[in-house]
Amino acid sequence: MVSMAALANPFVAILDGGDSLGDVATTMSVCRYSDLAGLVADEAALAVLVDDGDRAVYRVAKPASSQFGDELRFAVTTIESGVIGEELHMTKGHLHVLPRAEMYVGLEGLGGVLLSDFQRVRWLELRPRSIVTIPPGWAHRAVNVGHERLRFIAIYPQDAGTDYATVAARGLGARVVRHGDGYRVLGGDDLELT
Ligand code: S6P
Ligand code: ZN
Repeated sequence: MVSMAALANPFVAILDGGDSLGDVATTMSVCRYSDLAGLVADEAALAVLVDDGDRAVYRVAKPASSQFGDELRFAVTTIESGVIGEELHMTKGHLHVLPRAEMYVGLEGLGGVLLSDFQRVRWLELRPRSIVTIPPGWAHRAVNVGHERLRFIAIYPQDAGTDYATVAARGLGARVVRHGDGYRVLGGDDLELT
């Protein structure tokens, strides 16, 4: 039996539509244009945006860290609407360090998740009330394809870990760009985009 001292405390977080998680102590991280250097198709367009105030592209709110490796964690990501050149605002994207699954639950806005196992690429739309499943071994990046902010919850095992270097080096095999009032997913020639 697990000793009482080893048990984490249950809690409830209440989303207020802003960045607060109710009474839960929260850590907030912000990703600005400058943090996307090396990840976008149009680095010149990115440089202009960095010079022009280097605004936040997205932010992530999560409960302050817990020490228990076998817990589930969650994070609320908010991606502002916009483009870098033609490419729609997106997260940096990562692969989990350990073979761990994750789920994204849409809260607000219209977006999608680009997934790659480095053989195949998948694009799954993320809307309010959709649940996108990310199996172990699939790198993932969320993209805001709408004209309002995109907000979603990510739920993942605490020990999943984030490997950004692999995505930075290999890319995800596809990019999501503005197309008229909507969007288009541009896939690489050598990858199966389904
Ligand atoms: C963590 C989960 C999300 C992302 C967040 C920001 O496993 O996938 O909480 O961390 O959406 O994306 P990124 O790629 O900058 O970590
Ligand atoms: Zn993840």
